[in-house]
Amino acid sequence: MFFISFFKDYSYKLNICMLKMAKKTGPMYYNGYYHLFYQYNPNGSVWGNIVWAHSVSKDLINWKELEYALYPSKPFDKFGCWSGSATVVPGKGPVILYTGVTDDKNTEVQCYAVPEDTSDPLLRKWIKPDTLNPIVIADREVNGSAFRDPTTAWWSNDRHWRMLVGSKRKHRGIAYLYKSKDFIKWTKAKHPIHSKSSTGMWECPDFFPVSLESKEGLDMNNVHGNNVKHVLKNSLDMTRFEYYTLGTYFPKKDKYVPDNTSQDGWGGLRYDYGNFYASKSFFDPSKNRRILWGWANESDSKEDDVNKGWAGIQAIPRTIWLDRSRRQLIQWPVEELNSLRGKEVKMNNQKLNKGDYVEVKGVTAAQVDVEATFTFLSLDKAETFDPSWVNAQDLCAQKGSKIEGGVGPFGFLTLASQDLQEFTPVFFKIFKAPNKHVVLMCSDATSSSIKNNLYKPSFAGFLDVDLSNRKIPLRSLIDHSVVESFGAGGKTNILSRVYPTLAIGNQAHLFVFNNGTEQINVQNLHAWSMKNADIQ
Ligand code: DQQ
Repeated sequence: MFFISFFKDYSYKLNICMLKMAKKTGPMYYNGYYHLFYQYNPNGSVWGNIVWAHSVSKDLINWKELEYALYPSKPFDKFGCWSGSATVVPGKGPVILYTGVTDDKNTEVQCYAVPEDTSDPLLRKWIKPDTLNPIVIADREVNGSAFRDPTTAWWSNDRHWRMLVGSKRKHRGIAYLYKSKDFIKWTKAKHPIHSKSSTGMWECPDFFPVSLESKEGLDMNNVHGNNVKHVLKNSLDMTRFEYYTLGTYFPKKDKYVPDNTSQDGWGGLRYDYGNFYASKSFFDPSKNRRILWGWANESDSKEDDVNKGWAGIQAIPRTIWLDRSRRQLIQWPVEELNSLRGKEVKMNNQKLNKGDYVEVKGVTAAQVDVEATFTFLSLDKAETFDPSWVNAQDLCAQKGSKIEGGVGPFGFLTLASQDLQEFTPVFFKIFKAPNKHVVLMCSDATSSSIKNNLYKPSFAGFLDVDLSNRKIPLRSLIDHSVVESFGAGGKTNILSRVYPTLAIGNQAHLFVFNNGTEQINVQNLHAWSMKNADIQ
């Protein structure tokens, strides 16, 4: 696969999880290598016994597994080395900040580790200085069993490092801010950098600047002011989805104030409206870009995971930048993914009337990268949008890909069996609201497998797109059990995990389809059979 499932026997995704249970922890670029550290259970494909496994890559696509970077070995991490981040300290080298679990009551403390030998380009061995660790323990105000996942630290011109640690108080999600002069002795700031009622535990917080002027990524250090916005992302443990806000960071006041252009909470913006959690971003100085990397857990049963011997994959790394509207981020698969593209097929000006399903022939449909632009002549037939439809996922479940509409549903039918007993549609449907049009994007797993006892959600999000030119582009990366889709150039993105039993290998098919009365034109479709990544 091309997704790095850190599981060896999976095929092309950067599914970077080896063999067992894994999820993202701290990605980093250092001296010519990308490093992925990930949460991993050496003893089985279920969660537990968590170590920091470590893989390296020169191109974010082909990976080599190394020995574990961190594993429970000290009183301060005896019960697990949980998530954290890597920070490259200028002139000194990388430092890992991570959460150690000290006892069976889940007491969580923050720890640090440094490479044994910074001249080893692979940074194979890491040391946890005994006398200095743990570097932060929960004070009386902080809930010590909900206190984890330190962010990458950043340097400010008041000569302090700062980092965030995720937490909660009752139902309020919190990101505490800590400051340090030397990276060792940390003091809690007067106030959390931000918190929000009723959002529950904030796991894996991520905080970083984005440029207002260019797509280039920014490093964390000393970046604030008029040319940037900041992003605060939190992974909500209660629902296992993430939301982010864009806002302004006031370093002197140690405050972050979200813009009022999106909700700060449950209904907020999401990197991905599907199965995408515990993500982290990092700045890649070799290409001046910020890369976002998420983890997609399985949605089959525990027994299935035990039988297959692994669970959890890494999504394809995504370059992220601020949209021109300044209201949301844009995400796009890293350009290195194109190196896995093999045979290409094209489709041009393919008209789709209501009920048309046209196969994209000549590609390995179980492992394919497909991009197309869907155009239409008019929005007159768009159905009326009911303002009570606030939840995109419910609307997708209700409307589905098979129910006839006005403009749409149209899109790809991925991982489809010949007889269409199994298929995962990725599609758009356009509605008419009083002063605008509402675009729904769905990745619907309802019919993805004839197997029962699977979670088959109708993942969906709304798409903030300009329809004046009557077109919407769509790209999907399909890799056996993953369909990862990017709507309108990466404005709304949805990753689905699916487990077909008929639409597998050569028996998998890819279609374009339309079930709306407005005719759709498939312009410039390109599909590439994808080669396997080299995951050693
Ligand atoms: N799981 C980790 C935590 C993190 C959560 C433990 C993310 O550190 O909060 O493996 O899924």
